[in-house]
Order: sequence, then C-alpha cells, then structure tokens
Amino acid sequence: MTTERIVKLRELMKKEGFDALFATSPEAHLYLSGYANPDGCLLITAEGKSFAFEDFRYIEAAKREISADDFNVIMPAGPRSEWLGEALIACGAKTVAYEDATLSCRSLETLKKEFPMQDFVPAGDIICSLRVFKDEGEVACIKRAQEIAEKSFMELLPLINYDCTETFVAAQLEFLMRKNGSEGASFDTIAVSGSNSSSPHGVPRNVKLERGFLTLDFGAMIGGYHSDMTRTIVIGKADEKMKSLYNTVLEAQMAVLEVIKEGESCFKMDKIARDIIYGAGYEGAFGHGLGHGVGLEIHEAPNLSPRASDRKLICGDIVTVEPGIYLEGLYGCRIEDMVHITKGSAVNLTNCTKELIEI
Ligand SMILES: [Mn+2]
Repeated sequence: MTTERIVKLRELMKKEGFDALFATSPEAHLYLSGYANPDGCLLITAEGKSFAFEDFRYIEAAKREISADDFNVIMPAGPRSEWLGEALIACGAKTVAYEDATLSCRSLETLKKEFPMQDFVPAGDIICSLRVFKDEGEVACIKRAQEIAEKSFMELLPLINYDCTETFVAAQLEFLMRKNGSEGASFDTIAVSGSNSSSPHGVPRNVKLERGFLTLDFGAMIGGYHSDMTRTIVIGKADEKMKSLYNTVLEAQMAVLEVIKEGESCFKMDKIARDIIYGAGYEGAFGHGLGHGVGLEIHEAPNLSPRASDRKLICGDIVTVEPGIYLEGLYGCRIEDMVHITKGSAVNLTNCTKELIEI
C-alpha cells in the first residue's frame, strides 16, 4: 500500500505538472522513504513505483526499512548518468523537479548536462508544505526528544558551579542528552554566561562561567526529529534589574502561550511578545523573531516574526515561542518553549520550570 505521504506528494506533483521529483536532501529522504540515509537519493514518480538509490554502506538496512510497495530499492553501480538515466527512462519522466532549496548550483548544472532530454524545474515548497503538518508518529518523536532534553537539564543543574567553563557546561549537557537516549544534539548547544549572554546565538567559550545570566539553548533528537528549548539561569544572585528583565521576557512568553492556537496568525503572535518587551522599555533589544517550526530540521516553516506573512497556525504545526532581551555589552536572557498546535487549541510540549534559578 502506498504511504500517505507519497499519495499526498503525488497530488501536489500532478498539480505542478511534475513527472518525477529527484529528492536529494537527507530530510526528504527520511520523510518520504522512512529511512535515514544522508547520502541516498530518491526519484519519486507521479505514477508507478518510485526509486530509492542507496549505496553499499546503506543497502542492507534500506532494503529492510523502505517499503517495497512504494520503491524499487537500488544499489547504484557505475556513473549516475546510467542508473538515474535508466530510472528516468523506465518512468518516462520528462519534467523532473529538483530540491532547489538545497541542491547546489554545481549539482544542478551536472544534472542538466547528464540528462539533456529532461526539463529540470524547481520543486519549491512542495515537500516542506507536507512536512509542516506533523502526524502522530512525528509528534511522539519530538515529545520524546523534549522529555530527554528536560531530564538532562535537570540533571545538569547540580553539576554547575563557579569552576565550570561554558564549554564544559555545553559538553556536559550534550553528554547527558546522549546518555538519556538522544541520537545527538539538535544543534551545537549554546551555553553563554555574563557578557557573552547578550549574543542570542553566542558560542560557548573555554572560560569559567561569569557571574550573571547563563543562557542554555539546546535540544535532543529522536527518529531524526529535533526538540528545542532555552532556559536562562543565574550564576550567583540576580539584582533587581536582572529580575525585572527576566520577568519581562517571561511575561511576554506567557502572554503568547495563553493565546496561541490553531488559526492565530504567526505575525500576531510575534507582535504580542514584542509589544510587551518594547513597552517595558527594551525597544530594539529583541532583535530576532519570536519562533519557528521544529521537525526534521531545527528551523523550518512556519516563521513567527515581524516579517511573517499572513500565515495562520494550522493543526499539526510544532513551533517555538522564544522571546528574549539582549543588552549589548551587558547581558541577555531568553526563554523558549515548544508548542504543538492541535485542533482548535495548542499543547505546550515543554514542562520545565521557568522560576528564576540561582546557583
Ligand atoms: Mn529555537
């Protein structure tokens, strides 16, 4: 039986007039074939069986994991012009879509040279438009990854002291996530303290933690799916200004979390948080968007930002809500939760405390 994802993709392909789609990104490979091979590629046909090309390192597992109802699983031999050429002839594809967001210019040029009889056209957002809707299995992966991240954060706290470096804290958190079952870190863990915390995506330094804010932005991975969360704690004691800044970020986040749900606009969610932060006297100190989708990629559609289109949140979206305030040369603070948009509602997947923790 053809999987639902392939059925839906074919509907979109037919609308666009694509005879086939040549998928080369690791995300598309996993999403459409159900099997993770960063070096594999797929030829999804509008009709008939599709093709999965898996080299020797992956072929045994690929044959086991990829549905034979959907795909001819092939170990390519010889030059690509031959094995891809045979597949293109077999399915009679003339118009072939490619993943224009990720395929390199060089690869596209080579494809065009190898296959002068085919028209190569950009696939656009065709796969991403399917991926934004997370099904039950995908939500379960992200939930599990989030649970691991939170458990690891709680295990990390008692290990933090004045002698730790930022790199140690980042490494320790990544170790704990792996130990607790994560496939890896969602992205390079951010652990930035004191003056370094004013950079939203600052890089951990090999220096002892500065007194003041310590921002930790991190995520775990399950089944190729990411989680994403940020907590800001304090090394030492927070003064009144720090407490007030922290509470403003928290207030902005809570205001969004109270109203976010299916049908709300991405732009409006950002504006609610931004108005609170700017209104409290921090105009210009919240220089990034409120949030983003999370899935097979750590940053994917939709975007919650001042530049967001009129995109409305849909049932199946998983998005972050992560306001922050960053004072150049002084310090910064961000709090991030991940929210699953459900039918007419929303569920916060992050259950970790947001009380100001002082160490
Ligand atoms: Mn994030």
